[in-house]
Amino acid sequence: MSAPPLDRPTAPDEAALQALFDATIAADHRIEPRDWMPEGYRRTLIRQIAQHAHSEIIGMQPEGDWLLAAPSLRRKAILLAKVQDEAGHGMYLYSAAETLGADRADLTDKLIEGRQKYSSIFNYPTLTYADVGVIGWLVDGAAICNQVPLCRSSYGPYARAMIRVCKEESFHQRQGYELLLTMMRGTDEQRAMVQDAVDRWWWPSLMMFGPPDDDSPNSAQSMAWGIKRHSNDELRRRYVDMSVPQAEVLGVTLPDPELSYDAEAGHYRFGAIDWAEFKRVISGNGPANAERIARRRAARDDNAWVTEAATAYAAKRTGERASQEGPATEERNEPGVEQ
Ligand code: FAQ
Repeated sequence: MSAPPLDRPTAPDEAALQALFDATIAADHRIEPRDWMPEGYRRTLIRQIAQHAHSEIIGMQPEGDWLLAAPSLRRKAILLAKVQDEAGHGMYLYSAAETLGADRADLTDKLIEGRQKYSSIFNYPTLTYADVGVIGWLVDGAAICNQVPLCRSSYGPYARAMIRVCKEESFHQRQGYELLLTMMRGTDEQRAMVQDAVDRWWWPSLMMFGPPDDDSPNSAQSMAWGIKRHSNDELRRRYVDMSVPQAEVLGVTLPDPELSYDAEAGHYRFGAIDWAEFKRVISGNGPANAERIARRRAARDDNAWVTEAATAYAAKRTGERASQEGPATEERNEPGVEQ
């Protein structure tokens, strides 16, 4: 006699899964790693999260260059903590990408081979110590403006990673601003260093928000999926509105003669961004692209032995634990047997 057929639930078809996904997005609930998602959604997330992770890791370099030259123990400790935070952000983000099926080593290879991007901003050199303060103020300021809305991104692991990242970026922004305030209260030479750094970083910081909306191929779909919550231009405008009063308090001039307040619109108007420069930088031809990637490549290759040793050690520990614990848990914990 054959066994009666099991009452298995039938696998929902693709249309039903898509409908559930759409309803989840429409209700503003989160998509989690085990949920079904359209392939395009998964690909877009991996692209954006990987680019974001790469930016954090490459972003350690410009400020890292000043670790040995920071002017006091206090400044060195602050900078060291900040650069370590960026490494941590990269790790959370690579972990978020892994929940989508991406492989961390593969993502790093893609970065090094120029097959995945990282933020344009990190392809500019840090020429003086004032650049450290300006990166904190402007670059972390732009990062916060762009990333606070990502705390509500539709993909759960990305949104949750962003909460902690944003808290730390807020600290980074304040330490940068505090450093600049200190320099502005110092000598004429220090004030000139700050102004020079602002002149060099202002326009690249505006480019961090990405191309203008009418030239942003990914925005419409990413917003429909709730991955991005605002358009590139919207966030850029918000950043300018936020930065102008901060520049006034600091006593620096933003290098844009067209910057003016439009009372009717309730926003600052600003001059034209050099999009040709942006395209040059993101296609690998910015002032420091080659140096950044060469250093990342060297870090991967020179430290491969650490990864190998850690992997071998982890495998050994897993083996030891398995032999100490004996047979698998299911075998020992038989149903109905009190432990
Ligand atoms: N640089 O269609 P869209 C930080 C690319 S973290 C380079 O508008 P999307 C912390 C874009 O990937 C900074 N490439 O693209 C820190 C796409 O290329 P693809 C990083 C850029 O994705 C502070 C193409 O252009 N933050 O600063 C840039 O919808 C201090 C078309 O663009 C994030 O990654 C750019 N600036 O919008 C660390 C935040 N802009 O991939 C150390 C998360 C655009 O098709 C020190 N990401 N591209 O080949 C985002 O919000 C979005 O991905 C955007 C771009 C807004 C960056």
